Amino acid sequence: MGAEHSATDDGIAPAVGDGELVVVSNRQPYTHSYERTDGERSITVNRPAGGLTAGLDPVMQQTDGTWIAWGDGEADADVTDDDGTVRMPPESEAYTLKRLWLTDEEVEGYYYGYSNRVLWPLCHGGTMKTEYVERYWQRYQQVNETFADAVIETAGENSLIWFQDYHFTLAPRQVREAVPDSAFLTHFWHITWPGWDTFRACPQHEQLLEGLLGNDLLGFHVERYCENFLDCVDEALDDAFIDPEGGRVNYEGHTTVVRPFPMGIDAQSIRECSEEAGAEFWDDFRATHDIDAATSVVVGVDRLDYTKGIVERLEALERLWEVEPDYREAVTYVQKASESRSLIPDYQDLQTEVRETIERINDRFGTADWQPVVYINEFIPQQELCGLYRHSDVMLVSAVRDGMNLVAKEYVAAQVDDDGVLVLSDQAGAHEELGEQALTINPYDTDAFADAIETALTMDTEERAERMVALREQVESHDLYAWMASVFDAVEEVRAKRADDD
Ligand code: GDG
Repeated sequence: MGAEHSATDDGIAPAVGDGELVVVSNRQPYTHSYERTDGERSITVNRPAGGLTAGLDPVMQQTDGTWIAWGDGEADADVTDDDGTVRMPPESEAYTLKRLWLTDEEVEGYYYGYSNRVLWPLCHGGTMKTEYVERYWQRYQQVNETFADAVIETAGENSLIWFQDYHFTLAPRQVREAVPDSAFLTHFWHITWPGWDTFRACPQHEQLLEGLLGNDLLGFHVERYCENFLDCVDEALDDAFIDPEGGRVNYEGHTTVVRPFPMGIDAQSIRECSEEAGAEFWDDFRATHDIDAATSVVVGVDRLDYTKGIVERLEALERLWEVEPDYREAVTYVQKASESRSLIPDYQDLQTEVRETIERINDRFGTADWQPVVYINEFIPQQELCGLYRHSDVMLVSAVRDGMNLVAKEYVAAQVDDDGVLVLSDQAGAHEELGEQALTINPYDTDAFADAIETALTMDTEERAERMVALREQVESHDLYAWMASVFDAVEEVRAKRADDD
């Protein structure tokens, strides 16, 4: 059995030191919305559903820090003071949530524009999808300044400032220049970092790199992204001095340490959720979706994004049913997809393409008693998700490019019976840790992908268990709390080194 962590028993809070912990993210941990019952309007609070936000929340509570984020909830402004702050969570009021208000134009340019139509495709290697609209860049700069100002107002001596993700490439430099030297800036980049040959296409590549080099510690999921980043700095910034072995960049007198921190999941909570979703849950689920008890179930769970390789996966399944008719009526594929960023045309196109591909496959092979692909479009509760993971015979993760892919790890953590098989793209960051025991695929190699699905479906019980026990051990011992501890340990180490050098 792997580590049983909680956020606070790992010595994370002491690692924050005696300064304030300031977390900066695009999405906030809590939102407020209106609820209407019997003509009465009241305000309700929505809590963090899972992942990093839920994991960081107890750390924030223990250290009484400040979390700065975009206030996008409809009732958010009704509960905050004039500074946009509110104490959270409601029952203990243990830390400050500072909400920043963005205009529609800012959201359009900073979030839907530069973040998701430039940086997202660029970092995933999709230079053909990037849209360099000047307005997006202007708004992105402006919103980064707004966030930087809020951090500067909040941070003091010894503060630990933790930026999350690609929405804030410029803010670190602005903050570094304005806060005391004793404050420490760290940033975790949740998506891939591309090679120089891709990154150089971005007209703002210099500003982006300079912004990120305001950090003292910059984290990526895997070593390759760190190498790519250092390579980009080397190529783009003449005055940067790089120590590739030590993962250090010195630029304009400031040093940034660049390190891999492969992110984990809250394995214990997934396991507990999965244990609760027993046979009864599965019978109900199959009945609801009309899946015959005799068929094997293959599953895919994704945010509907073109990086996740959903169409490539459907094509591999289609190939399997085409060349191996024995699998017709014997295997059902469940695609759990959550629509996201739907205001962006590329995402609307993908939604259409996925639906059309599913319709084509269902028309082609479906019978009176069997629907090959079951599509679940709406967001499902954690309990149901864990049950789906637990009881599916095979999970397909076929990202064409993915920073990590937490779904692969969640599937593993939910395998309390050790009887599932993970088929995993070698293009996902998770492949670095799970590739040896998963069945590896290249999402574009449709024939080999179809073969791998067949191998997974026919794998005997013993081999399934052997692989899954090893995968589970890896995922449980490198969970979300171990990840946070490794980030905080590195903060302490780099801080101590900096103090020695001064
Ligand atoms: C970015 C990077 C990196 C999805 N549908 C439902 C649901 N989900 C949850 C999953 C999982 C999360 O959403 C998706 O996480 P991923 O890691 O797969 O992907 P991104 O959203 O693209 O995240 C990625 C990650 O950041 C972390 O650094 O791994 O590479 O792109 O947790 O469970 N959860 C529930 N119902 C759903 O219907 N409850």
